[in-house]
Amino acid sequence: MNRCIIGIGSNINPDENIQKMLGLLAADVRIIKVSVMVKTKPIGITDQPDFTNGAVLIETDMDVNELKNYLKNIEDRMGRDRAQRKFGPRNIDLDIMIWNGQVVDPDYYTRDFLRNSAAELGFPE
Ligand code: PH2
Ligand code: MG
Repeated sequence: MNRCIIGIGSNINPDENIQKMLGLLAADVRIIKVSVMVKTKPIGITDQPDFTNGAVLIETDMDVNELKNYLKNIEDRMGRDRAQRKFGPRNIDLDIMIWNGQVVDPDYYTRDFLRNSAAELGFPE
C-alpha cells in the first residue's frame, strides 16, 4: 500500500470543484485526511482570480505513474481546459506532492501553502 499527499488547487468555482473532485477520488482510493483549504494569491500569472489550495492524504495500491495518470483522468473528467496557459486559471489541479514520505513536487519548497498543508497532514513524520 502506498501513502501519498496530493496538492489541490482551483481558481474557477473552487468550493464546488474541490468537493466534486473529492467525491470522485473517494470512489477509487482511501482518503485518510483532507487539509483545510486556504485562499492564496495567484503565483506566476497574477492577473487571475485567487486560488483555493489544500491537500489530501490518501492510501492506494496504484503505483506513482498509475496515480499520476489517474489524477489527470479526474482533471479531464472535470472538464479541465488544457488549452489554458501553464500558470493560468484552472477548475481543478491535482499534483502528487509527497510519495511514501518523499517530496516529489519541487513546488513544495517554494510555496508556503503546500508546506502548511503537508504539515497538517503529518509530513514530515
Ligand atoms: N498553481 C499554478 C499557478 N499559480 N497560484 C496559487 N496561488 N496556487 C496554485 O495552486 C497555483 C498558482 C499552476 O500550477
Ligand atoms: Mg499545481
